[in-house]
Amino acid sequence: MRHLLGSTVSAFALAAAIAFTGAAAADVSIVRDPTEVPAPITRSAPATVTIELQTVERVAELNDGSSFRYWTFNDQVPGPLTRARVGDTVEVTLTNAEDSWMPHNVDFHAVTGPHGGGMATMALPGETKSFSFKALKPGLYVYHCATPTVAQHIANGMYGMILIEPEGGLPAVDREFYVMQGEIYTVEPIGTQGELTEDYEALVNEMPSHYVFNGKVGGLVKDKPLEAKVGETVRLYFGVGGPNKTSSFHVIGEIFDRIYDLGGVHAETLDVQTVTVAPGGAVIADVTFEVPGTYVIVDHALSRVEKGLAAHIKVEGPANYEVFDDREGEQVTLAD
Ligand SMILES: [Cu+2]
Repeated sequence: MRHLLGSTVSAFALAAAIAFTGAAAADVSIVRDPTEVPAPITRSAPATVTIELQTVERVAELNDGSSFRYWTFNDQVPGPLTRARVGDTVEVTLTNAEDSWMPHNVDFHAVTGPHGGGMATMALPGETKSFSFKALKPGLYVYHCATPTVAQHIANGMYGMILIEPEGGLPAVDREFYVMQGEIYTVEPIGTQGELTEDYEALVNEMPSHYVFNGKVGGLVKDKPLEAKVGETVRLYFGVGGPNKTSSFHVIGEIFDRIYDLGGVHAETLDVQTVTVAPGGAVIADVTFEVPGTYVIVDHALSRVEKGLAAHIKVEGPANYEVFDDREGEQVTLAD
């Protein structure tokens, strides 16, 4: 529909296009599939990696029965996860869609240089900008739109991450997932039906109406839950877009085996219950599932669950009664 609206069309066709866009909005999903993680890098020498970003504003489902005008990188929230290696040259191209209402750009925390590329990529609707940088430091890094009002662009969905692998990569795991936390600020309270309106006052007062994993209330519960099997080690690339709220990242019913502290790769902490992740920050967290069931990812500031913040990890496999036994009335037999 963007192309239709950007060209010369009859008034009738334009009205039809607008009506169609409105009717389709509730079915549009901006939820990034958490399995969209590029494969580990196997090469042993630096290379050139390209990142193509398109900034797109689109009305999509926010919650059951409500929608919101999101601002996105590549149509989804968060933007794509890119994987590069320390020493690589990363070439970034950003195109702002013709039908955008706003200018947009991108600031990579993995960049060493002014504004993280923010000024170099500032693009009006229809413009394309580019720059390149050398990945000097390994780690998991956030990127975000840095166009004023920056907090507004982030709250509306403009954040993502890039993983800069160390030489030799990270230890292999069975599955990798990409999850980011954000806040959304609307005039209407959560649960209101229809297209909701962004609330600038609530944004600057840091009072979100919704909290989301991968962009949408329930996006990683009903739409795209994480899935694993008993015995597998899962790696979570977890970041906070924010813009404002620190996450107390926690998986109900599990303990992280290993945390790569603060999204870096040099310091590890073993056996951790809850991790503090700042806005504009990240963590790499490994967890092995010993017992089948549905595990819930939360921010342990648990009032936020009431504003939409939860994700599921569905773990399938044989029961493991030595580790966890909920067979009511049969424990007596075990104790004998
Ligand atoms: Cu923007």
